[in-house]
This record gives sequence, structure tokens and C-alpha cells, in this order.
Amino acid sequence: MDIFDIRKNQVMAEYESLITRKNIPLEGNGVYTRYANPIVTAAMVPPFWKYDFNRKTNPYFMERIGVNATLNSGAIKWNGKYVLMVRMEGYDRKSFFAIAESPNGIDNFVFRNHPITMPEDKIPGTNIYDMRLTAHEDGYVYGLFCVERHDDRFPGDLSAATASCGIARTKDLENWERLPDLVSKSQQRNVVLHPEFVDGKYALYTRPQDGFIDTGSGGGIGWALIDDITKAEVKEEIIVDPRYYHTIKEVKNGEGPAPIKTSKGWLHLAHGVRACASGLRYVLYMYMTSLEEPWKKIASPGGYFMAPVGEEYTGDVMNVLFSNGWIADEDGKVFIYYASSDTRMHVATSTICL
Ligand code: BGC
Ligand code: BMA
Repeated sequence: MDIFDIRKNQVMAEYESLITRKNIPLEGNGVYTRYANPIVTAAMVPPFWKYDFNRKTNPYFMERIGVNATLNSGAIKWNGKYVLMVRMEGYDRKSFFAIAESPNGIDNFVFRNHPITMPEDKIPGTNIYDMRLTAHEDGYVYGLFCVERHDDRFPGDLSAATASCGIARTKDLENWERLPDLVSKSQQRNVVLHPEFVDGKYALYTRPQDGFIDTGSGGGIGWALIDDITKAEVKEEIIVDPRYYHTIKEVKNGEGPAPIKTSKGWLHLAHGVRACASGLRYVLYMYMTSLEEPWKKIASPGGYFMAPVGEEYTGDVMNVLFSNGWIADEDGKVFIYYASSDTRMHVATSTICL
């Protein structure tokens, strides 16, 4: 065997072992169960994406495309499978989307053969990330995601950026129709489509902010009704879940995935951010809104739902749990998909009142 075969066999064996590895539930706090292994990592990206398998052109079996991290994933149950729309981040810091799917929701996640090709809006984005998937009652599956561009009003400042909400829809998760980006007077990251019409309109959870990082006067998670999703514009925005002094969401908060409808109300999963000496700390929290008036909060615990533990603390952006995907099964079991420290994906399971 030459170096080509030795390396290829090693790479394939490691990949096979990771995508077939069984996950094991860990003791939880009675509210949710964590699992022993992350469910999607950069090491689980198919070698045939990353390597040229031609011995002539790649005699040393060297990697040609590097994937740095697999993180903030949208989620949906599709044809009986647990499907994640993963934010893939390359060695070049750019993100793109790809689907990884599992038969049971907790292990054996495998990427499809190709990543998603997402059409651009009129002005191409520099980066796209953190898709929320919503199966809307209009019959489409919508993907809302952040589109980041350089803010050309500040030519000398290479960190000046704008965040807007990209909108695309599909009937098959593979072919996406890109609609115009959300028009809004503030910057928008973490925008999520509510699954039902409200007063005959599309409804969005928004997150108005003054700058790219600073929420400024942006008060928290907002709510806006949209007349036409093919020309979506935020006209009036109200705050559903405000930021608050000396809480887990003092600095920022943002809606996670689309809320789940339960018998008691719409259940929301969100992230809360506070500042500390080591930077920003991102935790996951929950709140509930009224079934009839989803913009009215009816319950909100003061504390977090999940915060980083163990290896979850470490990664490219430390001290971060972030979730933009969950799946509720018909029997009330819920799969909460979350990323740790902008590096890898995990699952936690729980149950809800149907
Ligand atoms: C990163 C995001 C991050 C945002 C705000 C972007 O450039 O890609 O992961 O949430 O900046 O910090
Ligand atoms: C952001 C989010 C995520 C990310 C987090 C931590 O504001 O939108 O993309 O996980 O910061 O870096």
C-alpha cells in the first residue's frame, strides 16, 4: 500500500466510525437529557467533499477543502427523518448550508452528497448563516437566515458590517427560491417565521438592533406582521420578550427556532446573552406566549434552560450555546438541536404537553 491508500483508508475508517457511532443518553436534571457525543462535527463531513480521490492528481491524499466547524442548525422532520440544515464554516470563515439527516434524531447523522446552493438576492451576501426552518401553513418550507455584508458607509473599517434577514422557500429542501431580503429600518439577525397566519398575515419574530453587534435601543425579541412575504417589510414592530438588567439576557436575546404549539401556548426557545470579564456568555432559555395572541408572553422563567457544560465551553467562540432548530414528534418527544461554542452540534431531548 502506498501513502495514497494508507491515508485514504484511515480517513474513510474514521468517517465511517463517526457516522455510525451510537449516542448514549446522560443523566439530566429531569427536564431534559443530554447525550454523550456531539451529533454533527467537522470530522463528519464526507471525505468525498474534502478530498480529490484521484491517485494521479492527489498522490498524497491531501485535503483540498477544509471545514472548520458545523454549527447553528435549523431542523425539520422530513419524510420520517430528522433533518438538520447545518451552518457549515470553511477554513476561510465563510458559511454555507448543508443537510445532515438521521433516522432517530440522536445519532447516525449523515450529510447528503451535496451542500445547498442558495441563490443570491440582488446584492450578494458576504456570509449567510443560522437558518431557521418553518413549515408554514401556506404549504412552503421557509428558510430565514442572516445575510452579512460589509457596511460600505465605512470604507476604512473592515469590521463594519450589516446584518439582514434572507428569505428563501422550498417544497423539497433542495431547490430554493430566494425572495428579497427583509426590509427593515434596523439591522436584523435571528428573524424567525411563525408557522401560522395571524390575522391573515405572515408573522415574524424579529430582533431589531442599532448596529451589527450592538442592539443599542433594540429592546429584545420583536414581532411584526408582513403583508406580502415576496416583498417582506417590517412596518410596525412590537417587543414580545424584552432584554432586562441583571438577567441572562441583559446584553442581547434572540428567538431560536420557530415556536412549538402546545396545549398551553406557543413554546419558545431563545438565546440570552450577558457580558462578563471573559466576553459574551450565550445561554438558552424558554418562554411561552398565548395560543390566540402569539405576541403576548404568558410565562417566562427567570433562569436559563441550558448553559454550556464540560467541552461545550470550548471552541472557536467560547461560552456559547446557540439553538435555531428543534423537532417535536407526534408523541410529545422533543429533540433540541444546539451548537456549542460555534464549533459542533449536540442534541438534548425532552417532552411537551400536547
Ligand atoms: C458571525 C456570527 C456572529 C456575528 C455577531 C458574524 O460575523 O459569523 O457567528 O453571530 O458575527 O458576532
Ligand atoms: C451570534 C449568533 C450566532 C453565534 C453567536 C456566537 O450573534 O447569531 O451566529 O453562534 O453570535 O458567536
